Amino acid sequence: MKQMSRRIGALLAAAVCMGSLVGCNTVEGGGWILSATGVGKATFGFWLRCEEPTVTGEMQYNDHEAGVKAHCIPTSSGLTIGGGSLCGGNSGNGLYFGNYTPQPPKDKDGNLRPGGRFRVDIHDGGEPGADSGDTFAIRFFGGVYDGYSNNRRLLGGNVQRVD
Ligand SMILES: [Ca+2]
Repeated sequence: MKQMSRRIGALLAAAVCMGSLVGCNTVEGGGWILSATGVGKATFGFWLRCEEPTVTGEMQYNDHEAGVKAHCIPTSSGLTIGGGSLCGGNSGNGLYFGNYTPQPPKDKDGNLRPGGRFRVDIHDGGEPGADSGDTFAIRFFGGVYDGYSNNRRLLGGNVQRVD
């Protein structure tokens, strides 16, 4: 019964999105995946909201083993999403682009460590998450983490499409 009412709520939200003729897409969550190194954890937490023409939210990502720790802010410009609308043109549950800042932002000598762009693709496979097929895929372009990527199933936590 609870699941059915949730499903009806999701359908109503989808209808509102379609009715307004603009894309909307909100995902949030937190948890951990296997490190890109194949050993240890990469943890994350985020909320990301796209309601055309506005993209808001933030994300924290920390691959403890790889030494990759970043604060990410989504933007509505830069890399494009498949030629479709800003929020509705993606095939997954949550595809976001934006800018990242390495954490800490300065090295031990006080010099700024350059940031760059990020791309994150989040799939909500069900609840509670770790056993239901939720996935998290992140990639960095430019800056100190240029070329880093990690694409895994969740091993703990949950990601959820909210709209
Ligand atoms: Ca989920």
